[in-house]
Amino acid sequence: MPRGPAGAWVALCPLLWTCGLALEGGMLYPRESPSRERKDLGGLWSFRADLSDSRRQGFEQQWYRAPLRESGPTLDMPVPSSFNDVGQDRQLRSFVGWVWYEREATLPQRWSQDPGTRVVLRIGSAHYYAIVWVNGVHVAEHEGGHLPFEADISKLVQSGPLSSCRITLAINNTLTPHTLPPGTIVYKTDTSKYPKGYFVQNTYFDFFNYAGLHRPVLLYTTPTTYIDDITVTTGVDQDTGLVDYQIFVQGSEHFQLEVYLLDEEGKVVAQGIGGRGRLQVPNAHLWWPYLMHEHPAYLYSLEVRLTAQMATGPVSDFYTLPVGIRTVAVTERQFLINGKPFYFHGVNKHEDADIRGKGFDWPLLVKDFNLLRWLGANAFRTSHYPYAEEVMQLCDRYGIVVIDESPGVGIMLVQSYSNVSLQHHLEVMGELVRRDKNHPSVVMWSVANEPTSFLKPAAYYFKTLIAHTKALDPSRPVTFVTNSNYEADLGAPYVDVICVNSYYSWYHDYGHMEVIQLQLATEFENWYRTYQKPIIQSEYGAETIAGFHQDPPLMFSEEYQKGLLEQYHLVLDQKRKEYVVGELIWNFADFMTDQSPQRAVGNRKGIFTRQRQPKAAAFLLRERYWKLANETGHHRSAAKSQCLENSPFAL
Ligand code: GCB
Repeated sequence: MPRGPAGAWVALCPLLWTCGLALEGGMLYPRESPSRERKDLGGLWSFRADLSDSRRQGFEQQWYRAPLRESGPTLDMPVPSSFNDVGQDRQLRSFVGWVWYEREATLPQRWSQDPGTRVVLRIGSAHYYAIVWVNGVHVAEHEGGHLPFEADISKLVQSGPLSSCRITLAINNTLTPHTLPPGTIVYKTDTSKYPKGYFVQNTYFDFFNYAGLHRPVLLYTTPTTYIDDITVTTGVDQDTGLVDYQIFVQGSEHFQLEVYLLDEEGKVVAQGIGGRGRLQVPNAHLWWPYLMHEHPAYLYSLEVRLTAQMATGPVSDFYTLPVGIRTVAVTERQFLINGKPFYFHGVNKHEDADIRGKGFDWPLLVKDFNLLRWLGANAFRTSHYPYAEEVMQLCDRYGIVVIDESPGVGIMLVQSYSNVSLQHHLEVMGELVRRDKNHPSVVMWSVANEPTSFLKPAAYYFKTLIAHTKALDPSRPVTFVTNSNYEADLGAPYVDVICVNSYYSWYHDYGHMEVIQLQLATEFENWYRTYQKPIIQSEYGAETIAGFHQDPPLMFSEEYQKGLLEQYHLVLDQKRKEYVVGELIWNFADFMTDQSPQRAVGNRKGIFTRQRQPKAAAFLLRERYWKLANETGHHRSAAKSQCLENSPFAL
């Protein structure tokens, strides 16, 4: 089915775009095990942007048929990374259309010769639309830049004498009213102002549309009969932890499954057989958020062992899944984790950094988690798209609670509420839940950020989307993040928690911090009176250029950011005694945006700079968050056990 306005698409896309494929199979994170190997394809790839006017030259000349260097000049491109900021070429930085990536992979001999081995190519994320070939043969297509996809390439790599294969990807970063996030291509036809064929891409969100292979690309193996998916949900009955599991197997109907739950010492605490069941763990260690318990983030390991009798002999597959036992519930005024009130004190983030753009990077990730823990933050929202799986794994390990957001940001246009758009959004929620359902750190799904939820079609759109998400995962609450007026918001009746963004004294009443308390308190009261649901202040903040000082405070100075935050905190401190259950600062760090007169080389609302150095507001928040943690009465031992002696409240 063609997608988007024909003019824009015909010019930029060689193929008719299909409505995303229905979900087939699982998306377990590729882990090594006695039956599984993996090979990371990170490093330098060959790269070329298709600069032809039509952007179709690569397809017309079938660049995937032969090594890319044979069809023209190539650049070295690091993977994972965005392609935009690694070069000195202005055209490439803002390029819209198809780019081509290619690399050769040498396979261990067994992978290409053993018919009992299944070889899978897995792309962590390719923004936005990707087509994949192996040795010139089309193996996969995927829409959406923030979720993984795979192709079983066993037949291809096992069909000849070659022990290497050539992997080619064409990736298009064009956004349409039906993509997530949406965008539009606008042709500038006034030839007195623009050259012929001139177009720009407009987006309706406030971050740079970085593109490329943003996350690890891997090859991994399983046996041909294999554990395809595992779903775990947990509960607690008195002191007993309950672990409900369901396992999906592919490749054979005749198999046995054994499951073992191991504690952190490696001791088996429960076991079961078969594809579904309930494990009971007496005196279970619960998964607690950071600073809520002296031993937060307790993870068990669920070892799944598959054995199958094949014509060729017995086959085994092993997969180990980390499991945190915890419960989540929402009442009229509270967000409960393990039955205890949880207050979100944390941040909104972006996947964003110098040079690599949205490219996954371990040092950056570890630095960010160290900063979060230094800050005393216990939560973040994956504004405004799903983050890398490795991020979610660290959240599980450190006890950082996550509001897991879809890429539904910038849903503004009426076309973006069409059935085509809704259908795609439903599929994306399916992909997101499939990927992240087993993370104990994920406590709520956010289906969108700041849609025009006052428009008439929003009512049906959000009703359907939220019901669908709850059907996919009945174990977690669902929200979307609003900046609409409480009376006009047509989606609010369907959410479990009201997440509100506001920028008092920033986007209006410039400089007048004295009005914040009145305006914020009134807003909270209105939302709560209307819906009787707990509220999270899901964004607030002020643009601040590190090193700008003004006292009395003026906008853009560090003093203004601090002052504005303090005004918010006064109201939050009153309302958190009633129904406000969280506060997430906008933003953790400065980040890149499109160019505009409102943005001085990106959005500067970070409490850290883009290089992760603290502004004055970071120290203010640090003091506040550790004080909030102190109120739970658990943080002292938690801080001690995690060697955070330099916290303001360290023993
Ligand atoms: C918002 C958006 C966020 C922006 C922020 C801002 O409401 O959700 O994406 O970056 O405001 O700084 O304007």
